[in-house]
Amino acid sequence: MRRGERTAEEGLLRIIDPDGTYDSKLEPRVAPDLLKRAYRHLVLVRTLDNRMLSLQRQGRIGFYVPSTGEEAAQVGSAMALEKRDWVFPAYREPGAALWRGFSVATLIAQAYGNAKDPQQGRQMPNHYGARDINYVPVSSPVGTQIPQAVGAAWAAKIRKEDIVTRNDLLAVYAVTKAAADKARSGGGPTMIEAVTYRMGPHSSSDDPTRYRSKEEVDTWAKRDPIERMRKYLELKGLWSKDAEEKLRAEFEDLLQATIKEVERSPPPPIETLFTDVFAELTPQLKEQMEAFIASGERRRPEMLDKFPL
Ligand SMILES: Cc1ncc(C[n+]2csc(CCOP(=O)(O)OP(=O)(O)O)c2C)c(N)n1
Repeated sequence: MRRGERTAEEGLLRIIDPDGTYDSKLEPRVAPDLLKRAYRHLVLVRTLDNRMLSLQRQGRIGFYVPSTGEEAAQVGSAMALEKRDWVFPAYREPGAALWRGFSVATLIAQAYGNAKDPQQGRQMPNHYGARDINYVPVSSPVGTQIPQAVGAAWAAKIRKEDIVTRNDLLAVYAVTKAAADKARSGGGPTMIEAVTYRMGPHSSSDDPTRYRSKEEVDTWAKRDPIERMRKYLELKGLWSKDAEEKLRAEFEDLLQATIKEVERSPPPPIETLFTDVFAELTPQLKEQMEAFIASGERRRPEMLDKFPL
């Protein structure tokens, strides 16, 4: 089985092997700084996921959806898109949001649902979105991204605007870049099947050991997208043990500090129960809001020491 062959291992396009060796004929041209930035994002997502799951286990947030094992599919496709493009994400793509500039603090605040959360606690954790990075809020229902993206693409076409929607980072990047270029030049949409493996639980409420074997998980652990990218960067002389240690420590510190800061935020103001459904409050909602505030009722005291959701 030759490396990089389209028909190689499981018939999937592969550029980097699990040991970091790579096919120089298929290797897309990516500047070393961009490769390192991509790697940083892979590690950031992994570190974030571990911390968030642990916060959930401690009862500090109510729920979390980790994406361990799927980081390359997220970052590799996000890095092939441009700023002006739109992303219609599913619930397991924090790497795409972070790559596009979503802040770690906002992502964490969204899981807490506190006043620092732009959605003011009205969404489940992991269901964030942001206008400034063209990142449409995550839809839980599986597959809704496709009709939503098609609708937005039609709207863009009618308005004569450009739009592209969208366990080997380089393979994902190369394929997504080709699809985006094709769409930009009028060639229409492309469906990319990025075969990957969710190494962790479906969510913090799931125990995957009940429905899959340790052998299966171990097989995929050997294809870990982050290890693969690290070994590739090392082979190219772009990464070292020292750089790795520094990066891990940097993100541990960053998350520790950010979580501490986010946890200091109060809950969303009580008015947010009524606002933002309509551009302006309807007379009925306004009346209800005023009556509620006048009643002096606040959050139930017995909930105050519970997680801040
Ligand atoms: C249309 C729809 N039906 C059912 C669900 C409930 N649901 C949430 S996640 C999920 C499983 C999705 O499985 P898969 O896409 O294989 O990946 P996973 O997220 O478990 O890695 C289901 C059935 C849903 N979100 N949307």
